[in-house]
Amino acid sequence: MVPRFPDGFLFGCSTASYQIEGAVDEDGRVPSIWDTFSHAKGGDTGDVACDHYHRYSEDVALLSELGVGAYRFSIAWPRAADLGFYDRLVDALLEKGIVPLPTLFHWDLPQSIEDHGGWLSRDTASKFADFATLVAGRLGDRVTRWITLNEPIVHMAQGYAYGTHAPGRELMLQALPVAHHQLLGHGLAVQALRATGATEVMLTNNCTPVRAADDSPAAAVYDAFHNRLFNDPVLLGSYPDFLASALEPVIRPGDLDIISTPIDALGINYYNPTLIGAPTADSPLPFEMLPIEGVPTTAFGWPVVPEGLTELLTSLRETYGKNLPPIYITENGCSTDEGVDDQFRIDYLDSHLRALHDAISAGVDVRGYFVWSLLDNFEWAEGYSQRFGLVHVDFQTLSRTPRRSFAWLRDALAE
Ligand code: GCO
Repeated sequence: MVPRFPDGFLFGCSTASYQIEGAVDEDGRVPSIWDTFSHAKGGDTGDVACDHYHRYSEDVALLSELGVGAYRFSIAWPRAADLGFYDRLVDALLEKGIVPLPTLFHWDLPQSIEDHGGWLSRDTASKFADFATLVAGRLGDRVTRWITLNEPIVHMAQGYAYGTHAPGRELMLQALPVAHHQLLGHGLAVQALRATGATEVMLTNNCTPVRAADDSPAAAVYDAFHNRLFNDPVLLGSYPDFLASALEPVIRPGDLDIISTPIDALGINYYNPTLIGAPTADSPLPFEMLPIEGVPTTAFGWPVVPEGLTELLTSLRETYGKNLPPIYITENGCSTDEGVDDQFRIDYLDSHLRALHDAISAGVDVRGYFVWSLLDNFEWAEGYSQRFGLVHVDFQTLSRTPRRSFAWLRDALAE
């Protein structure tokens, strides 16, 4: 029995364009950095993925059967030349009484923009704002709630620092300008969306409660890089001190005012806490990520620590106080083996919903919870090996099979 959440609490599912759409050469779509990266790497690509581009009606019917009130998806910037698919998707959602919650950037940057520096270039920020204006101009008569960016920290770290995600740059700490330019793009997009009448604009950050394995400064440094680098400038209008000096060369007068344009809510993607210790002598980074012992792990090897969600939310409220807007959990979920009888996912979702309820009972203003994900999908560098779906996808036939967790959540939402 899932605890009762406040009236109006919004339950949903999250997905992302490159991870589910396929149809990479249709209707004027241009290549993204993930097309380039996945093909260069070899192995799985998003060329077909879940073929959501053609099967969206079936997937919207699944959302309706599940009984969620909202669907978070992302709009592929590479499809800017023809947004007709998103017209059709939004209309199908509204017909079922499901609130569309689009993310404007979920990592599939047009390759042509990367060819001119990508997020290392300040120009990309204004190009992103122009894209926001274009999309809102097309969908803004039916869509009033938006998310600008998904997890700018993960895109910077994996895409530009470590090279494990597209565009595959291995710049380590030289990747920092990517943080500032994404945040500048966020702020400009907030202003562009408001100008088109948007009523609720969010940023989605991946946040993790950081636990110290020793008394070195490493945990505080990691917390600054992973959490505060993307929360402080938006919520407080300033960077953490030592990062402000590192970013000085790329910050221009007025930038922080743009970045801290007020948002209506903060999206938080929570998966697990992070244990941090002092770096090893040969580490290029000022911290070492360590395994959290003594807890279950998902098929992906991630630790399962539901109370970490309560810890995270109460610490955000303590850190930001009145500067913390309402929160939506825009992603939470786990990968499991391929089987449809996924008791592990049921236990994961149940325990995290209880932890979320504990945070709400402690006074944290949380307005919604989105499961990652509706469908098994392309899990970035891990391709189709990791399955996060409430619904199993057979990637040979593209048939969808709701897992037991789908029925469990459907029944919980209907209570
Ligand atoms: C993220 C992304 C999703 C992932 C999911 C599982 O949080 O990394 O938003 O695209 O697929 O989180 O890793």
